[in-house]
Amino acid sequence: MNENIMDQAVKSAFPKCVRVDSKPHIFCPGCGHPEVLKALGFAIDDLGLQSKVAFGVDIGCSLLAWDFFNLDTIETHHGRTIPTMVGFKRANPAGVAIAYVGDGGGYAIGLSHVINAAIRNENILVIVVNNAVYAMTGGQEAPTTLQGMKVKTAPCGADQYHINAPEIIRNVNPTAFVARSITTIQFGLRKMLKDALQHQLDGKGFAFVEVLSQCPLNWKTLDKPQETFDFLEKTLAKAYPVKKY
Ligand SMILES: Cc1ncc(C[n+]2csc(CCOP(=O)(O)OP(=O)(O)O)c2C)c(N)n1
Ligand code: SF4
Repeated sequence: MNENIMDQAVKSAFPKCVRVDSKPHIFCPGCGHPEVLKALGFAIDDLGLQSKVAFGVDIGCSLLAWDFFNLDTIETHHGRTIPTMVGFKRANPAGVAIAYVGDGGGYAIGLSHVINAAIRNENILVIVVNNAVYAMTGGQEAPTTLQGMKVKTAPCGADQYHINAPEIIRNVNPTAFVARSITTIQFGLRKMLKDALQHQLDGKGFAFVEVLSQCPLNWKTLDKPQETFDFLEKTLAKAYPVKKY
């Protein structure tokens, strides 16, 4: 495809704040991350925030988003993205701080950062992508892995309970914006992220959006899209209700 046609195709299908020269993106085919990022990009466009955003990505597949947008972007490790964005916001109150982390980083090693940012009602947006595994490192058990799920570190099926993070956040912060969305409801996800960003713009404090997202590589459904979306919409969304808390 000639470069102009490629540029135009990307521009019409993607938000304006997307970086065209980094497309096609490098996530696996069918991955949910680009769907979350696309909805986030449209939310940023809708509110005209491109020049104000500092976008923090975590270790894990979220870091593959480092060049997805034309946004000032920083990468740190396992939930430390959250205090990093807290620091940015405190130093630049007029800026817009977004931390984009995985469920392994956000709910295992980095859980204390999520909880303490919520307790202090830090005026940032935290997005946690819940694909029920540690994806980048090969599909190990995460705090979101469901009981019975066969994953690399639990080949006979996980035997743990799982975390319901929005309920924990609501428990420590009665005024935070708290919601869970899913990649397959794109318009709802975009609206949820826009409302969460508006919460920060209004100076109301902590906003938290968990997004249920597919990982066809580690779910071993790369060539079976029906199975991917059945698992996402019927199994994951049953254990993790999609709603505003
Ligand atoms: C302190 C530390 N421990 C372990 C790792 C290895 N590591 C890199 S990415 C990753 C998994 C991240 O999983 P998750 O946060 O769920 O993000 P996903 O890849 O699913 O998007 C791990 C364990 C690391 N980089 N640093
Ligand atoms: S490993 Fe999973 S989460 Fe990571 S890019 Fe591939 S499909 Fe997406």
